[in-house]
Amino acid sequence: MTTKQFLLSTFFLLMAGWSTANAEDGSRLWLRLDNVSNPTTITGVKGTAMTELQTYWQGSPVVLKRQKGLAKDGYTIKSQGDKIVIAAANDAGLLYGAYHLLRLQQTGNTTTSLDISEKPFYDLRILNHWDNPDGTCERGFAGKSIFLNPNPERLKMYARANASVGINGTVLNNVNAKPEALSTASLEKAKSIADQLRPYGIRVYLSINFASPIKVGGLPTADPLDKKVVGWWKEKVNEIYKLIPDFGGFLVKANSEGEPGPQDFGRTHADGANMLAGVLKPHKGIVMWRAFVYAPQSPDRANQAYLEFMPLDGQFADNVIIQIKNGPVDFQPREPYSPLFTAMQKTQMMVEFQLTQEYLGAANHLVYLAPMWQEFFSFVKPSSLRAMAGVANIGDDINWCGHHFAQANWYAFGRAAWNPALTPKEIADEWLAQTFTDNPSFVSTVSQLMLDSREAAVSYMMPLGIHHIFAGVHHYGPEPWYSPKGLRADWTPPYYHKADAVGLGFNRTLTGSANVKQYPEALCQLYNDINTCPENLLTWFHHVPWNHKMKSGRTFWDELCHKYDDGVHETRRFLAMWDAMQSYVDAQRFSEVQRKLRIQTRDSEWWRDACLLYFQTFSHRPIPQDVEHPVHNLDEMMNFRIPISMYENPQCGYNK
Ligand code: GCV
Repeated sequence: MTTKQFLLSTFFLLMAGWSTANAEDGSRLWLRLDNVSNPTTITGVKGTAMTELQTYWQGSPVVLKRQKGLAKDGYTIKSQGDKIVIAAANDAGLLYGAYHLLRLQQTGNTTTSLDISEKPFYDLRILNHWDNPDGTCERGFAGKSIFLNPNPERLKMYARANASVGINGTVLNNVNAKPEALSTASLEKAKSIADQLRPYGIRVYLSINFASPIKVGGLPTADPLDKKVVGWWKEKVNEIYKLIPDFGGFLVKANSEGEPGPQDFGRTHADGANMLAGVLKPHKGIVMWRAFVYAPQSPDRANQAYLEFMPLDGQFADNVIIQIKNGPVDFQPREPYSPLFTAMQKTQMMVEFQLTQEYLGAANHLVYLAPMWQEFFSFVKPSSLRAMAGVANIGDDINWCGHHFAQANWYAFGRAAWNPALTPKEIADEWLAQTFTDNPSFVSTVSQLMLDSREAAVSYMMPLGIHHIFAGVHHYGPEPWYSPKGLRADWTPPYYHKADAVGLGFNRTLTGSANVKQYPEALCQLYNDINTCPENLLTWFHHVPWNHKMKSGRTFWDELCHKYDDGVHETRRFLAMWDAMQSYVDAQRFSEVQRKLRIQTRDSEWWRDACLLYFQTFSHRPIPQDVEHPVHNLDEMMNFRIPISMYENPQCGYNK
């Protein structure tokens, strides 16, 4: 299109009832818009904005206008006479404005007298796919990779969904990157995906294997200070940009969990990151260098990232961003924030959240994650970060995420990266209204269920600061006893819970691993004292005696029993709440969600019984009378196995 302004006609709803005629399988995500016309195809990002409005917008004519002085990707939407004007400094802004308008329509909000002004909080709002070349997705619970044999229609839907919530980048492959990610064949494939995502304002990025110069290039070393190695990367990067001119850059997991890195050649993370940054810089590419590092011999894994990265603060190039998981261990149901976020002052940082529920019931449990991210941002100022990354929960399952409600975490990630000040409730309400119905009773009931779901999961899995007591390999159910001979200690639950006759928990105080010292002074003091440490992190920081007096007046043991039991009651309440929603929801999605909530209810009993009966072998205390007593035997649970890998979702949970 060459005209600067494009006047869109008013359309009428021609196809009433269209949505009910379609299968309600979740494949349309939150974009359940009625098609009101079949537009002529217009190319480019602005063309996408026009196409989306022509296809779905039912209100007054819309003018799309480029306007200087607005923030990149930001937009205004104003009613002017009988028209609506969307103005933006760039085409992506126009597209985001168009989706905003459609969201108003879909959520039943007024579309008259509009005076909206929006800009994204973060420039980079990026998904990380942990997809492998063979189509498996590490910690993926929704089928195979959507990039394995990309279906253009699915890819288009993926692009629309991302753009509709402002996601503007995607890393196509696993951080445990295979060297062949940089082979010419893989790059051709990445090019084809990039071409399909570009009209939606989405740039592609790749994870790289640091040893690629050896494994793909045939060089004897991957030392980042070796001239031939730098030359190899330069050539490779030039090849990539020839294919994908707007390629975003690299995501790197180095010297972590067996992945190669600069330390293998006596160099630092900064040496490695800066070398790649130098090669990408002429193309305006960036490096996202992960801080998820820990050595097997470390007495406290939670201390590791800080110990390795703090000495490098200020040494990274200006196109390097250090990507740090929200917590210091690994995406647990509750962790304190990673202390690197407040410690590093001279380094660009971004947070990595996990949308896929590796430690949160996979695609079987309903756990809405926005409250967890809000908790994180109550400690870490959003403005101290450059960007937000989310480990995707997307696969080729018909409903994309394996659980209809897991879609909400994808949605919430985009919305929170656009505006971290949005409340979890605001996001849940708008997602529900678009995905199911805007009926106020439905939205208020189910939004409450979603808001309570994360705390419930913490209660039935790991209350009071307990962490990493999952089953080995797939991390689905409880295995606090899991400790195979020869396995590195920090991959076994006893390393973390340290249950003994005295109590439970990891002493990270000044008398223990001194992890508290990595936090600002006020928090250090707060966490260091068992009497001031927030109870929801108590065993994270303290080895808590079984008879420690809690704020409720109960002993720690009794409180633990109550917490686990509360979690079970919460899941039953969720099931009852959902059951009462039957009249608002189509039959297919109603029963699919109901089935999952039943699994979650059974699993919560499994968690409670396994953990309480196992910890009881140390506490030697009775389960209080006012707590529902276990319905399983410890032996039976210790012998129960779910025979799945880290690439699958269990068909059902505990099913003895
Ligand atoms: C991609 C945890 C997960 C791994 C994951 C790793 C990481 O250890 O269990 O599957 O690997 O984190 O984030 O690099």
